[in-house]
Amino acid sequence: MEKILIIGASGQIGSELTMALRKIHGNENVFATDLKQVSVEIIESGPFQILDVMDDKRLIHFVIRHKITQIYHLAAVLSGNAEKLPLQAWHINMQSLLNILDLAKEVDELKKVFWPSSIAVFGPTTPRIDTPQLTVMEPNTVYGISKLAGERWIEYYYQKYGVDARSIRYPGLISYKTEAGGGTTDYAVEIFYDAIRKGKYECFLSENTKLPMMFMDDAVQATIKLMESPVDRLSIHSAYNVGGISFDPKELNEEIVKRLPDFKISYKSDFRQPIADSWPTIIDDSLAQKDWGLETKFDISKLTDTMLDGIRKKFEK
Ligand code: NAD
Ligand code: AKB
Repeated sequence: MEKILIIGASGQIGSELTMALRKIHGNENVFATDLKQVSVEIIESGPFQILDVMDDKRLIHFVIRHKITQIYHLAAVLSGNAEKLPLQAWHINMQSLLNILDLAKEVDELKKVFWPSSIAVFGPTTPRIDTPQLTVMEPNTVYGISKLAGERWIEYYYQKYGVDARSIRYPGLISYKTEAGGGTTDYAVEIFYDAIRKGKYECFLSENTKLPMMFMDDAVQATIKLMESPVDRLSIHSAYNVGGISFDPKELNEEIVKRLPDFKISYKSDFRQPIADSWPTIIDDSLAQKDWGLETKFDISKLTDTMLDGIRKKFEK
């Protein structure tokens, strides 16, 4: 029986991954933790505790006391926020990962770790279309540098100590349960909230900034599939490319206007524009499909319907 620790369970991914893992492994076997309170759904369905991943002593106590077998480490400072406090973001993103990897090296019962990477590992010198799994990687953001270094560390721990840490280079994730947490792709979440709340949205990226994106259900299913794959099926021990669907703000606006004809978008690029311009537009994820069966179910139309319905229902409650 697995005992799973989620770090960052209040966040955009954690709030949905926690519930998906509780369905598979049983509510009482999935321990949600974060620096801040989680959703009512998570509190009412299973264990939750405030835990700071930077506090390595409490972390090791927790893992041993609850006989944890898997950790999903989701706490990080995302791209937009990281540019505001670069050294602090570097410290949190790197030290937290090293705390977890070292724990996995020392504690025999702890068999598997999941830690997300990002399309931010790529930079302006990377081929932007059909970005391959193995390619030039010269990220020019603090967040991207921390994710690339993290990928190198997890592969190092695998090769040197046999630590089974797995990772996905997530594209921008889109969901309505929790608002997005300080990233460059957040426009594709905010736009839906503002469409429902205000009928208009000022986009901080230009209309033709095409980026890879993925609806949260597809991301959660991909994560679970990767974690359930036999280790000998995996040819990558850093992080897998996962592409999802690629679109720009203009295309997303067109989808929203089909459903809300009075919706108005305007564009005012900010400091996140050069970050987005340094990232790929379309990712080649054929290796993830081949090694562990990556599939996606949401296209831009299904994603738009689901986001608008979900946010409407959330506001009706
Ligand atoms: P988020 O900001 O929504 O959630 C992160 C959570 O971590 C927050 O609830 C925060 O309170 C918690 N946290 C922060 N510092 C902590 C600490 N010291 N101890 C414990 N918890 C702490 O982020 P997210 O969007 O859910 O992203 C989760 C992971 O996925 C991150 O590693 C992120 O880089 C990665 N990722 C996200 C996306 C995306 O589009 N959301 C894309 C690529 C990669
Ligand atoms: C961000 O924009 O920082 C994240 C990511 C793609 O890693 N959504």
